[in-house]
Order: sequence, then C-alpha cells, then structure tokens
Amino acid sequence: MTDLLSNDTPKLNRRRLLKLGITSGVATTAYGLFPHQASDAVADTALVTPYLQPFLDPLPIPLIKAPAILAPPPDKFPVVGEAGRDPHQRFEEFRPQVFYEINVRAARHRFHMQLPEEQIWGYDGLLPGPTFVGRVNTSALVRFRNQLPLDHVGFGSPEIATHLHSGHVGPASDGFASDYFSPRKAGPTLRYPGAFYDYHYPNFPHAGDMREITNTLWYHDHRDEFTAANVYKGLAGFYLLFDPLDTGNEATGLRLPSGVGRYDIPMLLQDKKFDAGGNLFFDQFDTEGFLGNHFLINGKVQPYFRVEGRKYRFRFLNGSMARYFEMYLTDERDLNQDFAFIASDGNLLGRPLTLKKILLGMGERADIIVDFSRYAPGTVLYLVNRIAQDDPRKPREDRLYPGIRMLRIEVGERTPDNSVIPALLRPQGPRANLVGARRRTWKFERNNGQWSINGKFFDPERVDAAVKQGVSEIWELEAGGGWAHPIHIHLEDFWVLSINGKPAPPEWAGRKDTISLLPGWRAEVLVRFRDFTGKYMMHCHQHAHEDHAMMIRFDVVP
Ligand SMILES: [Cu+2]
Repeated sequence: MTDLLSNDTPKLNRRRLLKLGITSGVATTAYGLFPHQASDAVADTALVTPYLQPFLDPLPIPLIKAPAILAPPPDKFPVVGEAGRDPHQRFEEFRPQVFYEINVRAARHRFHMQLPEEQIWGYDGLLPGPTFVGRVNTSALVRFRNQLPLDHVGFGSPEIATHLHSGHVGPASDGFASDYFSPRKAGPTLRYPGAFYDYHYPNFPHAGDMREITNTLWYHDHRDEFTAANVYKGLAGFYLLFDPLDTGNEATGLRLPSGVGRYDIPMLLQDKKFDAGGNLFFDQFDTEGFLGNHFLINGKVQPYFRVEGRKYRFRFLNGSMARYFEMYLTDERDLNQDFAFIASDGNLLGRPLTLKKILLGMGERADIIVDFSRYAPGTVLYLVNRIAQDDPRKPREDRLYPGIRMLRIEVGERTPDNSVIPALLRPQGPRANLVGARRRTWKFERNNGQWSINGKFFDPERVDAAVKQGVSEIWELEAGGGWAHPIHIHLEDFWVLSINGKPAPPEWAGRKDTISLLPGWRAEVLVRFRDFTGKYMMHCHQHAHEDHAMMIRFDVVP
C-alpha cells in the first residue's frame, strides 16, 4: 500500500510506451487516448478510440437545485401516487423543512463538442445531476419522480433506487438495492409500482455530535444489478452540506473558499468508453467492468476552466465504474504543485495536509484547496491523473508521465479573496471504545466469474449481519484474489484502524465511508451504527462487482 500512496516517480519507460502503442503522433497529443485502447484497436476496429481535441469545452458547472412546493405534500407513510415503501423513521423528530422535486428522465447530452449528441439519463435530465446545497440540522425531503422511458432501447434499467452516498438516513431513504420503483403505475408484477418516491434526508450529524458531519456527499442510482449501467448513463450528482464551521461563506466559520459553482467547484471524475463513431459504449453483460478510453469532468471530456488568481475549493469525486484516479496539479512542464487536502470522503480533517497527489478509488471523495494567487496571470496548469491502469482488475504501481491531463486551468488576474486555508479544520470526535468490540470478517472474492463476500452473493432478503445499535464493531475487510475492491459501508462513516497491520496513511486518518483495497489487502475499520435501525448495505463500489453481486445486507437492530 505504501507503494501506491507514496510512489512519486513516473516510471513509464519508452519500451513500455512502445509496447502500449502510445508513442505515435496522434497518441502523444491525445491525452484521452489511454494505452489500453491502442491494443484494443488491433483486436477490434469497432472500438478504436476516437481522437478528441482536448480543452475545447468549458468545464460544466452543475446547476444548484432549487426548492419546490410538493403536491401532494409528503408524509411519513407513502402518499397518493408514491411507490410503496416503509415509513420514514424519526420523521416527526426531523420534520422536513425544505422540499425538492427531481425529474429523472432521458435527455440529450454532448460529452465533447466533437462527439455526436447522445441519449443519457439524468436527474432533471442533467449530467451530473443538479447540486443540492443544504445545511446541517435542516431536514430535507427529495421527491424523485421517475420519468424514464419504460420501453427504452439499450443499456440500463428504468427502475431506480437513489442512494445518498454518505447519507445518514433511515432505511426507507437509503436506496436499498431492491427498493427500486418503476416509471409509472404498472401491473401487479412490478414490485414497487408508482411514479415517485420520497426520500427523507434529515441532515443531522451522527449521534448529534457536531464533530461528525459530512460536507461532500453524492447521490446516485443503486438499482439491484443495474447500478453500473444507470450511473454510467448519467445518474449521479452532488449533495453538499454546510454547517457552523464549513459555512459556505468566506467571512464566517473556517472561511474556506466559498460560493458553490464559483469558487467551490464540485468535480465528478469519470472515464467513459466511446467507439470509433463516437458513440457511448457499454457492455451490459460484462461482469468484470471495463475502463473508458476518455476522461471526463462533470460530463465533458477534458474541459478547460478559467480561474481567478485566488483560492478555490475543488471537490473531487471518483464516479467511475472501474477506474482509479490519482490526481495531481501540474504546470506546463509537468511539475507537480502543492495543494491543501482538507476533507476525505467529505469529512473535514483535523488539520489540512499539504499534498502533491491524492488517490481516489471509486466512490471516494477528496476536497482540496488550491491557491491560484501564487501563479502569474496567464499561467496554465493541469489537473492530471497519473495512475497507470490498463485493466479493470486494479491500477498498476507505476505512474504515467505526463499522465492524463483531465482539466486545463487558465489562471486569470488576482481578485479579492477573503478565504483562508485554516491551520485547524474540524475537531475530530472520539473513536469508539475498542475494548470488547465485536469482530466480523468480510472477504471479497471472485467466485465462478461473479463476485462474492464470504462466499455468498447478494440476496436482499438474507440478513448477513445483525448489528446491535450503538455497539462498536471492528470489521476486517479483505480483498482476496487479484482484484482491487473499494468497499463502501452505508449509514455511518468508519475509522480506519489498520491496513495490512500498519496504521492508516494520514490521508485516511479521518472518518471515511469508502476504503480502496488493493489485491491482498486487509483493513480493519471501526464501525458503529447509532441513529437508525433497519436494513442497509455494504458493497464493493466497483459497480460491475456490486451488480454481480458483491454486496451484503446488514440490519441494525435495537
Ligand atoms: Cu470489487
């Protein structure tokens, strides 16, 4: 693991480059051309990577979701027209104060100006979906109205379940994989007929402790067996929370760079595969997952972004199916620049770390602050992915040079800046008492071409662990076989106690909700589920693994 987190030296030599076919003229100018594709091209001309000129499109900034008045008004129990669901837990206590309605629908989208328009599925028809901006201790309710085409052609399922990743919510609002609902009222064969489903997001800190707040969350589809397809098709967006420290205002609290979409920029990092005709490719029958041949931020291949000469907060989210990212900030000579790392999986650390790179497995987030006032106006910088990966199995240990320039940043004139990079961020809550904690072991393995946990495949009706509410447990997570598995635990964040018997690296010292295990790794994490009871999931966040069927159900019991 130390290799993966500390290797700072690009090692890709010329022989390797030749072997991968990326020394050709086209390839060296097309950072989007990933080595994997060059060899694919020989085998399958239908999958030749289309050349796309980088940095033509501006970085898309997701819209901010506006509140709405809902009719009929939502309730603890399903209302008229709503899909069947369990009642919302603690609804009276956390009565919703703000309401939203999202239309989940098909739409046209262009991934790059040289690509044809494509049909996507998006929250409000957008990719990424609109950004929710909420406040801690202000309870929200989101009505997801399913307007997807029932008789669609191509990949994906129009039956959806929405998961708020890192959400601290009751089981009826967690997007449990089999609690999906169809686009419109249909026959009795559909398990949850109905046109919409109300999700209750109380937005309170874990156990009411203001040290246990998550600020960068995301929402995405979690439909049993179709999560990979539906997220790939566009169903993902950001959900941000502010609080008395991370206030969203540069004049108050920690004074972090603020203004969502202005100086506080969510960045959905993904790869996608396009065929020679520039059409989006997806293989519904691929249980291993696959890598894309182009790299996108917020739904555009290699965009550019003009910044002012001041501080910005970037919120990275790895929303890919199988692609790891290790993000660097570089200048035009490919020299790595410093940035401040402030939050892991949306949780502010005790104090910022100065880093030159940050590793992100699927589902993981990293919030960083970059001070562009350090650069002369006119300077060009890049966000670069340097991790080498040519197989959905796992990233390689070497690094690409110069790597994949995913975003070109053009630094403008200096502008007033009230924000700071504070010396201290959020006081860290006490870890649970380890003495007497119950241990469970979870082994993630390949099994007959599918994916299992402790030798079993996901069954929504089978309870794999009954966890007592409020009691600490140590979960040992083990990645067997030759595959990497980023493991995500729902409902509450965890502390990483150890990786392969050693302490967690400083980047992982705070609370997390996803941990990226490389082949053979064993991690111990401390979990405790305090605020709700009922059914939740733990799973691999490699979506193809999760769909086939590397997922467990755990029930929190009183
Ligand atoms: Cu996996």
